[in-house]
Amino acid sequence: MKQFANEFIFGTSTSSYQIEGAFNEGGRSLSVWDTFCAIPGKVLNQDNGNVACDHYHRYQEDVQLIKELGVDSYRFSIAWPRIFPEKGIYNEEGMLFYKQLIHELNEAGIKPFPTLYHWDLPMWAYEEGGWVNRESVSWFLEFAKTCFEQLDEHVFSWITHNEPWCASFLSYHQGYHAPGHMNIEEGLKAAHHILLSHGEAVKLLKQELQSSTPIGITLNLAPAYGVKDTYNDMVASNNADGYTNRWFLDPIFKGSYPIDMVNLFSKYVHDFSFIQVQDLETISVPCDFFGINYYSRALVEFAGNQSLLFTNAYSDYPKTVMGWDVSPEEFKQLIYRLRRDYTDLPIYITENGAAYDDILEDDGSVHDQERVDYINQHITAIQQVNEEGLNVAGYFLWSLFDNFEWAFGYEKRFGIFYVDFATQRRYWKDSARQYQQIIKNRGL
Ligand code: IFM
Repeated sequence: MKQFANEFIFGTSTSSYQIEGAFNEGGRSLSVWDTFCAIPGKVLNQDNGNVACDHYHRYQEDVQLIKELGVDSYRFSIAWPRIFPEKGIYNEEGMLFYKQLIHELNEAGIKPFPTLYHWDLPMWAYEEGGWVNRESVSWFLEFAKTCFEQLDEHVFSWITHNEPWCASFLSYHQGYHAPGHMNIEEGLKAAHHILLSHGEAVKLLKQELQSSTPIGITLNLAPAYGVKDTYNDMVASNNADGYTNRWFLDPIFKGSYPIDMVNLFSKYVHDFSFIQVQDLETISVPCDFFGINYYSRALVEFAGNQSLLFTNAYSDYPKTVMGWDVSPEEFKQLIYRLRRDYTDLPIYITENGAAYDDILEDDGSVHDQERVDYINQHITAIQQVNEEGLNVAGYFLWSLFDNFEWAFGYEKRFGIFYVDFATQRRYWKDSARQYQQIIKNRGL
């Protein structure tokens, strides 16, 4: 049996809106997701995060479960509207929840790994333009500074943003996520301001607050492949890669936006003055690690009628119930590419996991063999690249619990613990037992 080094971090991930519930307790104000969920047709079954996994009330039992699972670290996010329910108004009660959670984790010997922003933008910020407004950078910094000042000495590492692509393009360009706008220029501005706020937050923690706590950002990356070996499909995969991956990787690691994409976007956006030259220096500020969320490759084909000239193509790979290709080999290729073209920083896989249609048996068991296989394949991939010295420093399974899967509501179950939302009982799935064994053996 090949083993992971002792320093390798095994963890699990969640996010605030997806599990906490208590949407109107502890002084929390509304976020864009509360409002978005209330609009008919935006979220399947008109589900919302009002109760979710009720983690806000059950965090102590949940930490005991995490402890039993045996992970080294727990990744969670901090709900901005709990901390600043109104512009400039700090809510100590909201912070207390995270202080208690972090205390509980530390007591249980689990390293707290908070993410500052996992999409729950306060409504007050949205009403002033949200991420499209450059002022959002300073609102975010006030939030970040407060979190750093209150929590830094008790946490293991910080992540500034989770998946800026989703928080910008999926939310302001494609409209599938809150706030549901469909405007490419807004998407680009949101992406830029989110990246800028990342760079400013890193500078704040390191330079102004002189903290040595590691900090980084998490991107969702999906390597893009063309269906056919044709020039058209090469254009398609180039553009899909530019839109999903390079638009974020290049400014962070190279201090520049990919010029082919600037040219392509310029068909729709005629003024890039929202990008100031010195911003790129800030965005590319050195971090301590790089986080990636990996679920699937993207298979695309040329589509002359699409604004960016590509569309998703049919693939015959096995799929999860999200319709995403199970593609561990492409996961390895992605890590090779990151090492070759972008960074030597330690890489954390801050999310990886799969949704399947789980069945809770009468005896409380859930036999989720497909998820077990998915996890095994991806952990094996990491083991293999690490044997070649690629320095993947940790793996965080998404997700601890079945939870609110955004536009899909509660229908898609990603958890390794099954949640019966009527009773809030948590059940071990086979995948949780399997992951527990992997962690115990430090390998498959
Ligand atoms: O549930 C999400 C999470 O919030 C961000 N990354 C992808 C997961 C699965 O879709």
